[in-house]
Amino acid sequence: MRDTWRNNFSEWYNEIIEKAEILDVRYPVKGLYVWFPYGFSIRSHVLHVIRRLLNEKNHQEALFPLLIPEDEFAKEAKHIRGFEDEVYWVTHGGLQELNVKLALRPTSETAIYPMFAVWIRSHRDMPLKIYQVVNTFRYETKHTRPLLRLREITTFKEAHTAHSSWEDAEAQVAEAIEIYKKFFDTLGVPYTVSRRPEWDKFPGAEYTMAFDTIFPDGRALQIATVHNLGQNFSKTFEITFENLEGEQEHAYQTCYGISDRVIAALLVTHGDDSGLCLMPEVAPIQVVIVPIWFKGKQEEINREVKKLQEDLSPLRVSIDDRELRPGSKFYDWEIKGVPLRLELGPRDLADNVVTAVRRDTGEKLRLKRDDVKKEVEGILEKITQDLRARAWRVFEEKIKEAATVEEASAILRKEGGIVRIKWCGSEDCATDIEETTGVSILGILSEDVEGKCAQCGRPTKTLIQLGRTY
Ligand code: 5CA
Ligand code: ZN
Repeated sequence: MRDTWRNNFSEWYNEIIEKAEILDVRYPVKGLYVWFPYGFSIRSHVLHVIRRLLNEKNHQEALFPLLIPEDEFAKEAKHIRGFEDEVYWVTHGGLQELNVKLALRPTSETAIYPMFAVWIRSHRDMPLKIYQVVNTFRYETKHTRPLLRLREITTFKEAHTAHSSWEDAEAQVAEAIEIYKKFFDTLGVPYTVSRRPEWDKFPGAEYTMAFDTIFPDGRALQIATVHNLGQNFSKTFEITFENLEGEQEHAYQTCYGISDRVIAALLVTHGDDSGLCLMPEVAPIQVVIVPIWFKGKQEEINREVKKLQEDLSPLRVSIDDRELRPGSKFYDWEIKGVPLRLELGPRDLADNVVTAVRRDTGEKLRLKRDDVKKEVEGILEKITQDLRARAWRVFEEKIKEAATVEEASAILRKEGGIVRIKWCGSEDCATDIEETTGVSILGILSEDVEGKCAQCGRPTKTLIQLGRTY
């Protein structure tokens, strides 16, 4: 790797995407990329985690069409206004112009909710908790980047729920936040959760909660959002139910989503100057065995390596028996982020041990051959904990508090990251703060602090977070 994770992040990122065989960026349409098998396998393991967490909380996976008729899409006024600049339209079937244009979903409220209107009859039909994992399309005009800003979002996991009261929808928002916290904890990706400002909420939502992480270049990346939709969509799509009093009432809804960005966050958070370092749970290859061949011992070593692989089952273990020097094999697997490398040579055989090297620390260990499975499992668990702890340490160092807007500006200019300041709640102060600092308000973190607005000095209880975003 030519470039450093910390000091030349952008170069590091572009290089790793290609060298670790995550995406092929040569596809001839801007903002669209090809998943290589290795990247695709990481993606599958990540999706496995979120599916498990959603299913545990009684969500059901479904699949809705990609195409949305214009009349449905345009029903919710704020929603269409929020997305109209970003929609791809299908206007023709062959040479024939379509009577009703079809939108490629930028998200799926308007595909799913007409069906909710049909499915939901009574309070007994709720809670209804559906999710799908699909591709969505957004004609992004800002600079597109692999995984971070896509025009075809290939890994859009969106959940949509309906409830018979506002309180139930509120409880669902809390559950969704808990699910995402567990998800990011599994990936070891640190986050902060805040409520987006009014002007930045999801089009059609009552309010939006967002998860942000921080990249090595000091910029904040939104990695998940949870929206309380209230009755806004249920009113437009006539999603009604018979309540306990026997009256018709509009359903209360939430939706929450993640995208390819979580995979970017996973790769970046644990990366270093030698490449990726994958969390064991989502690593396509958890352990790679490199045979250290020696004249006359080749066959014996191959046999032992095979046996070692079998003993480690069901861990995902790969043997690198390519005709290359061990050094170049080590280098390849370091770039690809395999969490643990095992080496087996004549000396190891003679001593009845296996040499192990941790990807995250470079630490070299000698494992007893007879206990190897237990030892390897222990090390993988230790790597998981250490990666998570290190990531949180680095993250927390990048969060600062400032008393004045000038102080916030200075920190953000010098080191980026997230800065917390107090704000009175007025849009004027928000605009001034964003103009002076040159960054955005990420969201409201707390409404339970004591102090004064950093801009106007009025007393306030609101603490917000600022950061340069992707
Ligand atoms: N329907 C709701 C909940 S699924 C929705 O669309 N929310 S969203 O607009 O906030 O998108 C969900 C997540 O997708 C965001 O948190 C963001 O991290 C991610 N995302 C949005 N646009 C892109 C894009 N162009 N490329 C990659 N990820 C994106
Ligand atoms: Zn103010």
